[in-house]
Amino acid sequence: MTDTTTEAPTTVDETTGGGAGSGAGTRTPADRVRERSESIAIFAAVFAAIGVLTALFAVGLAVRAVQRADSIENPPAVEAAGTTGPELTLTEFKITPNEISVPADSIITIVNDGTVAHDVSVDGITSDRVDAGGSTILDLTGVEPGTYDMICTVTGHKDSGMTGTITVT
Ligand SMILES: [Cu+2]
Repeated sequence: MTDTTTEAPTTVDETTGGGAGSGAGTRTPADRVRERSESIAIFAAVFAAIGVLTALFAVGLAVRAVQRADSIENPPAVEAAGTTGPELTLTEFKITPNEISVPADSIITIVNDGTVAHDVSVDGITSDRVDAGGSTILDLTGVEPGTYDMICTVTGHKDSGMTGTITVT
């Protein structure tokens, strides 16, 4: 009649819990199951903690990578111009940059980021008039080294601020 309770005497065994395999003889299967599930829980907690730390570390690395990418990206405005050639951006009513230095015989890319048509003229050489959103080129081949005014020739635009200085080196 008392068969089912024979495994139950889980008395003071747990006080011996520290010994690694020493007093195992008095442990019941129920104790072992409980000890094992406790150690599994501890392992799970440790792994969870490691996971959180790893995630935080990864986030930190990612943030630093982004910051470094930013700081790398800002200076290479020059490099970007170097790979694609000098470029001027036109808006109402600015030429950006409004001071630029280019090697002799440069072909400058003109980008119209504004909302109306613009052009750029340097030393009597005038680009095509380019619609908003479009682009064209200004071919300075043959222009002698020196510093020149650059302007937009659309009526009123020069007086509204579409001027700049270009130095051919
Ligand atoms: Cu213009």
